[in-house]
Amino acid sequence: MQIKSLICVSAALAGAASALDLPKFSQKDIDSGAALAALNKIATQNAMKNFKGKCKKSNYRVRQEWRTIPPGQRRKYIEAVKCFQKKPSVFPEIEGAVSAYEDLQWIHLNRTWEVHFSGLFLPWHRYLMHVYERELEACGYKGPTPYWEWGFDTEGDLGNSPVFDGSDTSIGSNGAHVPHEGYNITIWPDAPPVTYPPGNGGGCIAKGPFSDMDTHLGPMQLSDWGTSIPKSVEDPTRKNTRCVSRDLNNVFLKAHANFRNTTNLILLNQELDIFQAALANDARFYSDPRMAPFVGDQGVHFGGHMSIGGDPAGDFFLSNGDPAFYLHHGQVDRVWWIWQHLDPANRHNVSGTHTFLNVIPGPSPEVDLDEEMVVHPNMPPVVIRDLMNTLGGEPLCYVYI
Ligand SMILES: [Cu+2]
Repeated sequence: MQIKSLICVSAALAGAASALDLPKFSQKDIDSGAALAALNKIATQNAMKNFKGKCKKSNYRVRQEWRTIPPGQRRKYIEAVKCFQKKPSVFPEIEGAVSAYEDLQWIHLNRTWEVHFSGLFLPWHRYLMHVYERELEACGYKGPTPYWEWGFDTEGDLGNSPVFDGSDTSIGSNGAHVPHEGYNITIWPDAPPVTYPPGNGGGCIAKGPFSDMDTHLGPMQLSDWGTSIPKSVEDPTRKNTRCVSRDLNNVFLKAHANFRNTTNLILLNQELDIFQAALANDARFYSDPRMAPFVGDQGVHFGGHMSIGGDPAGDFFLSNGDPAFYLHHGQVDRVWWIWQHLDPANRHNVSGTHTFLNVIPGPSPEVDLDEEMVVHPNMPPVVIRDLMNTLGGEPLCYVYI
């Protein structure tokens, strides 16, 4: 893999920053989350100028932070996820995709090299969230789609967060404590390994919703304690029944997904290529001067994923087998959405190609806003442009609050 030769590609693109008319935030406001909340409000105001088609003031949906959703609605959300997990798979040939819920995991596994570190990353995961939302709706859930604001949980123990406290209104607890070492993860070939401190769980989800949940696909690339070689099975599509484990990691979350990181990601990046690179820690951009504030950081995307940890949440290919994935990726989508809607005229766009770092399995053409994307065989193909305005009606109709 000739990844190193790609590193300088975008340095020449630097310097085209446009000045947005945003309030000046103090460092205190940035660190407390007040600035991010204010940016969300501005984004909402801008987005609401753009109702189209079937999406109207009378029927749009809101996506809301987990802990601000009333407990009764959170319980209904959990019930709907469990209902979805009981529906039959539409891929009978994939033995490990035991349910319709796990079909989404198979789809993610199957397309990992196309939809990460590529121009498809943000729109594809946005549509995946939409598919998940429609499935929960079919299971009777009508409340807000939740996201997990990482910044609320960077102080104290993640296991006490309303997201992971193991109550019946959480997404389930940490894994049972299994003493273990950290990992050295090599995210892509030729990249230096990332040292990742041990979390404080490691075993099966100990209590609350999903403590009885099994997973079947993989593992495909599961970080292995005390090693730098990920765990995998020969054929990840076979049925390999095991509990869902978690390894909540306060240290990693605080270091990589705090309010300052998230807010700077939105405020300091004017172009989509560098916004995406900083979000996901894209090594091709390390020598780009625009990347300077973010080099050495793992990015909020990886920060959130690896703070959940365990199997399958810590598996790059299969992470969406843990229901917490959809809270985390709701927040990833929200961060992109806020960034987009601070300047919708210039930021309803895509950047990048159709392959992982444009290297695996090989170089590919740039993603075009007018190309069609198929995510799920039961859902209509979508033109990527139609995923830019989330109040565009075909197919999206939501804002983040
Ligand atoms: Cu993914």
